[in-house]
Amino acid sequence: MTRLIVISNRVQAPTGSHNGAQGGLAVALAAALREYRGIWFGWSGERTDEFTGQISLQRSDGVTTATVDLEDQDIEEYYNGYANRTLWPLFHYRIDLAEYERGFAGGYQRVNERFAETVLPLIEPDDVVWIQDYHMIPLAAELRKRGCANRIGFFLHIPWPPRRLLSTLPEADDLVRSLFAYDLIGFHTDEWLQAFTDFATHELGAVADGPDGTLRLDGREVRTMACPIGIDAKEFVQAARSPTARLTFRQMRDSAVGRAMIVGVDRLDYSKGLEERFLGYERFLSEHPEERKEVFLLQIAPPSRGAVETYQKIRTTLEGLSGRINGAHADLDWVPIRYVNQGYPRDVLAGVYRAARIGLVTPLRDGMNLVAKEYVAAQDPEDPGVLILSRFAGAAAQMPEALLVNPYSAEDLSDAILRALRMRREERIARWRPMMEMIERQDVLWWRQQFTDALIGEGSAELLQSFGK
Ligand code: ADQ
Repeated sequence: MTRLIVISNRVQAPTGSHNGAQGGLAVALAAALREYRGIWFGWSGERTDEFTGQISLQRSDGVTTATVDLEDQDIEEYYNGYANRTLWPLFHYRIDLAEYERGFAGGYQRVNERFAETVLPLIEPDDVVWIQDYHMIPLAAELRKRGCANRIGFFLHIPWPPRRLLSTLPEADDLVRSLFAYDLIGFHTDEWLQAFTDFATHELGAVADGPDGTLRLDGREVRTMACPIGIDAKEFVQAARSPTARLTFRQMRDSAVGRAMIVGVDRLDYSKGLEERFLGYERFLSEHPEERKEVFLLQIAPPSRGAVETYQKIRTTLEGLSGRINGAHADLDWVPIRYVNQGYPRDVLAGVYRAARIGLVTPLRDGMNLVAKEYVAAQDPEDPGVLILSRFAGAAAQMPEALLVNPYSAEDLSDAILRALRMRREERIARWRPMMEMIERQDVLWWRQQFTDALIGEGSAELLQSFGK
């Protein structure tokens, strides 16, 4: 029987509880792993003095996880370095923040080789391998070098940058060439897929062949697909109806004392457009003094990647900006921005979303953005709030009924906030309903099924044989 081997930088073992503390991706992957009796392999998040490749196997709630510890130098060069200081900014169009250092590139390559060596003995001939995200781009090529003939798929969770931006990366050609070791590559949107195809065909001379997104290069053939990730819609709707969510909803409504709440929920990351969002909101306050005390913005932003300097800087910038805006506009009984740096359980978040009249989701660039979908899923069908969504989030392609904005334009943000506040209930419902239908139809299980069906396909056993096992 075919097993699924999922490989990602970090592994999230299922907790077995249904408190909703896990992200949708972890839930979907855990479901797939149960179905295929698979293994989830990745970095434990722990440090070790010397890399030994010793695997720690655990079984939890029907899923086997296999993790390895990494050395300090690996973490510094591969994770904090190439992944978070080179690829993440570059793939989010921020070449001004991208750091190109050979040491980082070397560390990234070394860790991918280490992962390949470590995971290879776990892979059996009938297994299908699914590698997640930008930390692991060269992993299939490393597995192939070591004789792995299994089917291997890759899914990129972040945007794929335009060809001219990617060309600034010294290792771009090798990195893209290494992707041809996969059998299937998935992106959230056509835009990211087309940018990848553009680079592969124009920079490397790959040939696009046939209607199913097949690309050929140097005798290798890779299929490509756009496959937008969803949320666990059922779970989220349930979370929004839970006692905790109801309690949170009441607390938020009480503390709002009749004012409309605007909510933002994001990891503290420069790609999420938080600074621009604060400035847009400030613009709204200045342009519409009559509305000032009728609203407040709740921004929830738990810190992430604190070891990287740009993340420390954005934190300081936002603290300064929220302080300045509050200082300039606050009154005895009103603070315009509540800025909170914590994570919350999913049922609490669901209650917060439901209490918010506006969901403000304005990344400068985002592979998909699940917060936009969670906000919509948490709404009261009879009286839904309004989603204001960046046109540069992958989610915008699926949610044209949102108020789509240019997150770089403070005026655009200000106009959208006013429009959302004044929007009548019928229009809010008419916009909400098709978004909700899409979210329920194309949920995270649908996403996973689309990808694994394309990767494993019907008659997968025969196909695996053609790879020479
Ligand atoms: P992220 O950049 O992490 O994901 P996103 O898709 O919005 O962005 O997911 C964030 C998740 O974290 C959401 O489920 C959200 O609820 C949760 N979260 C955020 N703040 C929280 C808080 N304070 N407390 C609790 N939970 C919080 C990357 C890509 C995205 C892509 C996803 C999945 O950058 O574009 O959508 O992967 O592919």
